[in-house]
Amino acid sequence: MKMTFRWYGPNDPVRLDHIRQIPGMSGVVTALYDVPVGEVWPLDAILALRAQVQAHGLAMEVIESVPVHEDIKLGKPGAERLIANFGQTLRHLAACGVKVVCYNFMPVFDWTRTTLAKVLPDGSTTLAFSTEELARVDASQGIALPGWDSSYRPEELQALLQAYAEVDEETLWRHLARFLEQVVPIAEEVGIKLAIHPDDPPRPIFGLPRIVKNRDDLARLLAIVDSPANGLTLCSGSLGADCGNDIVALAREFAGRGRIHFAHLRNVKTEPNGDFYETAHLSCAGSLDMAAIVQAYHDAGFDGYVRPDHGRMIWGEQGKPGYGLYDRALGAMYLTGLWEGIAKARATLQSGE
Ligand SMILES: [Mn+2]
Repeated sequence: MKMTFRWYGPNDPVRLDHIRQIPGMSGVVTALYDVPVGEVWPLDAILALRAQVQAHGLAMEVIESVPVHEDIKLGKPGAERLIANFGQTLRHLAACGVKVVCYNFMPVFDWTRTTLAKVLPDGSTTLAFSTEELARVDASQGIALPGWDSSYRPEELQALLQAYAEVDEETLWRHLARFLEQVVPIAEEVGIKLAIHPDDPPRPIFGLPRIVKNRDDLARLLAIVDSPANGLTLCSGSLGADCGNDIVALAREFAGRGRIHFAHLRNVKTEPNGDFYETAHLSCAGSLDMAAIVQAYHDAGFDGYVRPDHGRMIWGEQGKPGYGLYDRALGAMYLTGLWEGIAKARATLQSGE
């Protein structure tokens, strides 16, 4: 397991020289944030970003995310050019030493929360989702979701939602298949592992289709192009927001098949009505048994990239909700500790056999 940390580039209030001080940190997960969605990422801009990261003793081997243009998901006529651009971006990233590229296939909205600062009993704040609050959002009036930095004008958003009215789940699957059939061979050729991030939360939002929600969806996706280059970002917190998903079993199955290239490890507290909020990483803080999840990865011989994903805002830190330094650093240390404990217990067991 290679521990990494998400970094939002030069404007991130969390600095590279501080990330470097987290014990065991091997690199950052980042992206180019100023390239218009659908355009090819310029080689020189990727190289400049890598130089900045490497100057701090960190690697840049995972990109999260290369965004997939809505026209690809909608299957519009321009999709072919946009898919070709995505492939060209993969070539450029590979030339800069990138090994894993995370992406998602969620229509319009990616991660969705109804508050970014739910106050927990210990005074920390966290991202949360309330089904009742989401139901009160009237999409026709324009959508203002916390953390959703929409570049769409209200009428553009309406047109986009209208366009998706024609796209049901099976249609979206066809568009995903067309995308994978064209980009996976390029990824194979240049030595990149694609790693789709599951839908967050794993359920339809505003009537939009969502197709990466559970074990069967993941298995179906991997079967579209049965290649190691067509893999997963297994996000424990996203999939874990549906208590029907057994994250330990998913890690065991898909890491065992060599198809998880990037593990997002964080805990979440789920309620029976579908509400959830993000918690500290510790197993007893949330609904997920993090020790059992890490054990499943270890048992499967997982040697891919990991990140603590999100954290609460603690110790008065100001910054991007979910992406402060302190709680994610605590998460990284906790996960590294679990891994070391499991590895050493295993080694002791084997030497006694
Ligand atoms: Mn995630």
